[in-house]
Order: sequence, then C-alpha cells, then structure tokens
Amino acid sequence: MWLGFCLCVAAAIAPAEFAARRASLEKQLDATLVLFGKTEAGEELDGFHQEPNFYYLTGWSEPGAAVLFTHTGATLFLPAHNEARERYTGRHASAEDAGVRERTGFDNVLPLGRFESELAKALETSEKLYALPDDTHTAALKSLAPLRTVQDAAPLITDLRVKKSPSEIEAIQHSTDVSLAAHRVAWKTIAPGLYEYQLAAVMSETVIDKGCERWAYAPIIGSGPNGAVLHYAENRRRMESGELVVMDVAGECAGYASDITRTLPANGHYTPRQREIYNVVLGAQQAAAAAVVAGKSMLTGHGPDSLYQVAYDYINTHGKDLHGEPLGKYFIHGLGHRVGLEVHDVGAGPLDKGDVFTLEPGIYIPEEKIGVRIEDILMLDENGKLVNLTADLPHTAEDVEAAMRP
Ligand SMILES: [Mn+2]
Repeated sequence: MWLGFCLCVAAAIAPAEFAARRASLEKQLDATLVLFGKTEAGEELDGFHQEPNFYYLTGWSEPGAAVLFTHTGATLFLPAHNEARERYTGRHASAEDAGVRERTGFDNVLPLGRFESELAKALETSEKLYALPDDTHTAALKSLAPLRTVQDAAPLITDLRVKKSPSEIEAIQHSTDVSLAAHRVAWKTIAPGLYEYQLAAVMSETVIDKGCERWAYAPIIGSGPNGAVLHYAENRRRMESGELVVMDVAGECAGYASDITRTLPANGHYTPRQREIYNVVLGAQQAAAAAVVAGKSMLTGHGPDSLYQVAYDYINTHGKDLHGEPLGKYFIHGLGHRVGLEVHDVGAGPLDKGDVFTLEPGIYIPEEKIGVRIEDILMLDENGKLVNLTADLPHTAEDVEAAMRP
C-alpha cells in the first residue's frame, strides 16, 4: 500500500471515490446544500487552485462551477463557453459538451444559468439551506433564498474530510516522499556562505521535477536568528558556520499537501548546546508519539488527553536556559495539525483511525540564536496503530550529521 521510494506521479483520486464522498454527504443530508467553486479571477497570474471543500466533493478543478445537493442527488453546474476568456486560460468544459458526464463523473450536469431556478425548485421541498460562509456568494444566496437562514456547511464536510481514505493516504505519502527527497538534496547542499534561498531553490527543483504542482506552503528556511522566527519565509540571509538552519519545507502533489521540518547545523556538526536543545525537542516529539491513543488524544489544549501537554511537560522538565529557567516557555506554538488537501487541514477533535497529522514540537531561544523544530507526519491506521509517513528522514542529531556528509 505504501509507495515507499517510488516517486512516480501520484495517482489522482478516482472519480468513483468523489462520487462515494457525495453519497456519504447525501446520506446525512436532510436539506439543500450548495457549494461554489473558485472563479478564475487571478488565474492567469497565480494559477488556478480549487476551493478545497468543493474539490473534495467534486474532484472538479476548473473555475466558476457550482454544485447543488438535494434529496434527489447532486448536480454540477458549469459556466458556458467564453471564447474570449478561453483564448487566455484554455478550453474549459461546459454543460453542453459531448461526454461531459463521463468527464465530470456527475450524472447531472447543467449550465450555470440554470442554477437559480434549480435552487428555487429544491427549496420548495427543503426547509434548510447549507452553504460555506463565503462573502462573495453569501449575499447572492440570500437574495435567491431570502426567507432562509443559510447554515454553515463546513462541519458536515469536515466530518468526511478528516478521515482519510487509503488513496488519500497514498497521495499524502507521495507528496511526503517527494518532499523527503527534496530535503535530502538540500542536506547535501547546505554549507556556510550559502543563502537561505539557495536551499529553497534546490528543493524546488526536486518538487517540480517530480511532477508536483506547488509548495504546500511558502518554504521556511531560517538560519541563525531566523530559526527562532516561526513563519520566517524571506529566505534572504547568508548562513554562517556554527548556526542552526530550520527547514520547514514540503510540496503539494495531486492536490495533497505534506509538511516536514528538520533542523540542521550549517557546517554539518551541532555544537554541544545545539545538540542538547535538539535532543530535548526530539524527546518531546517521541514522548507525544508514544502517548497517542486513537479516539482519545487531542493535539491541542491541556489535560490528560492532550499531546501538547505531554510535549510541553517533557520540554519543561529537560534542560534549562542561560538563566537556569526551564524551557517550556520557549515552546511557543501548537504541537500539530491535520494534513490533507490543505497543509493545515480541517478537523479539531480527538485523533482517530484514518487521521493524518503532524507532531512538531519546537524550542526557540532568541537570546542564544537557537531555534529547533522537528516535524513529522503520522497517521493512525485501521487498527489504531501509529504509522510515521516521514520515518525515512533521519531524526537523531547523529543520523542527521551522518546524512549530511558528502
Ligand atoms: Mn506543520
């Protein structure tokens, strides 16, 4: 089931799986639900990226579409052809195209011009209307259904999105394998005197060369003092010998994100103090991983079920700062989050079977110009067993040093 080192292009999610997701939603839906895909505004400059909830349920990645769920099933609405626009952004499908049902995987495909009348028809027999709270379309929906309260569709879709299917896990594993390969290249490249962006450049080459569409998030390569800045993404600084480099970098392939961080010594050798802090962070990550209980553990909050608490307690009872104070106050962010179509994916409840998530403790001591973060992606399999999707990238300080050697 695991792709392992195979960096072949990720298999896209099959149309039947998108149809099954819609069926799952319909089963629990006693109402009308509408979703709007992204429009093509900005597409020419930034590339088009579909709204994730819309993509999750439709698999449709062309602009300007809408989907309507009623008690009789789902209908996809596509904009009409616009020859002038298509000269710029290419040919898009429209409802009158031959073979559009096969191409979209929807039995019902209608022109977008029919959306209003179909919605009105659905609302004749449906009390509730669900949609995503989205500024652009909420106003339009209110005028189409003035007597209805539009309820938030997000929780219904989140319930489905949080549990990853085998093919989604395969997709995340693929993005992860490509990102691991990018890290390995950077580890061999890193050297005092290089600029942070030069590491981003070599990593980018691997990610794009393996067929991935884009970064899962802006790459963070923070050397020295920048390592203590959590979302540092300028990547403009020259790395010096004796400094640490926090590398929080991953790609997105076939729509699914990865998210990986390691912290390396620029010259290939941790100082004793850097190693000490590194080992505290690694110990905290291992303690949190060992404490995971399916159906129970929380990534956030405090208390006996909180993995954050486990990591915090570990950090706060191991090592000291320059003033003899415990290190807990230097762990200044959350322990982790779900990963999926979005790098910070939906889902906030206890971790359960099928969940894919990060564990990423960190210690940031600006006074010592030390920032260490270690981030892995894990999943809970069908038996509630923890599987590390990032197991192949070295974790211990010694293994990192060994992997950096030419
Ligand atoms: Mn993360």
